[in-house]
Amino acid sequence: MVQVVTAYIALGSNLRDPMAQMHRAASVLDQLAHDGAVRRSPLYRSAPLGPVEQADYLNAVAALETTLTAESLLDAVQAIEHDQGRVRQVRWGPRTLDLDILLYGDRVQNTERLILPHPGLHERAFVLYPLWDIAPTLVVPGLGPLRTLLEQCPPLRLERLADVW
Ligand code: A4P
Ligand code: MG
Repeated sequence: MVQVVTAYIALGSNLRDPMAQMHRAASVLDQLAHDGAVRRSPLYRSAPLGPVEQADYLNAVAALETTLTAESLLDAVQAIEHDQGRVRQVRWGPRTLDLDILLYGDRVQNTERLILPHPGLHERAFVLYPLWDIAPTLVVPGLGPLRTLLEQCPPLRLERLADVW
């Protein structure tokens, strides 16, 4: 029997019309979803994290049901990044589109290619708050209830822009 897993993907963009990048990415993710549609969190604007000076980001989280393996899902999201003109340059640097797999069911793994849950999840308000919007009762494997993680990560320089986008 085919196994259906719920995966959560973080979307981020701060280059070349970020709003258009986010829309396009979300509709391509719809095609990946087992039931034809992802659940989108509200859309947020966030100040850039990290040492590189760059524009604010748009961020959101999408939840999807998938029959892909975690590695195939990573292949798929990297293909979407590539199609939307992502060129890997500076670490932490500006990007047309960043798609990180936050969670793949309750899978915990740490391989060269894929770390689950995503290692930055618990310290990034621009990930935790949109995740909370669509999955408030989530327990993050190895880290505990999302609610607790959220309480330890104030929403500094995070602005909710739109509930529906
Ligand atoms: N990889 C391992 N685990 C995962 C996973 N769970 N999901 C590997 C996705 N990829 C994973 O990622 C590098 C490698 O991580 C991949 O080849 C994959 O095999 P990348 O996307 O090629 O490189 P990157 O995005 O430059 O590095 P990284 O560490 O993902 O950057 P971050 O941490 O995503 O930082 N500020 C705001 N406000 N909002 C943002 O969205 N994003 C970044 C990017 C910086 N500052 C930001 C934001
Ligand atoms: Mg990334």
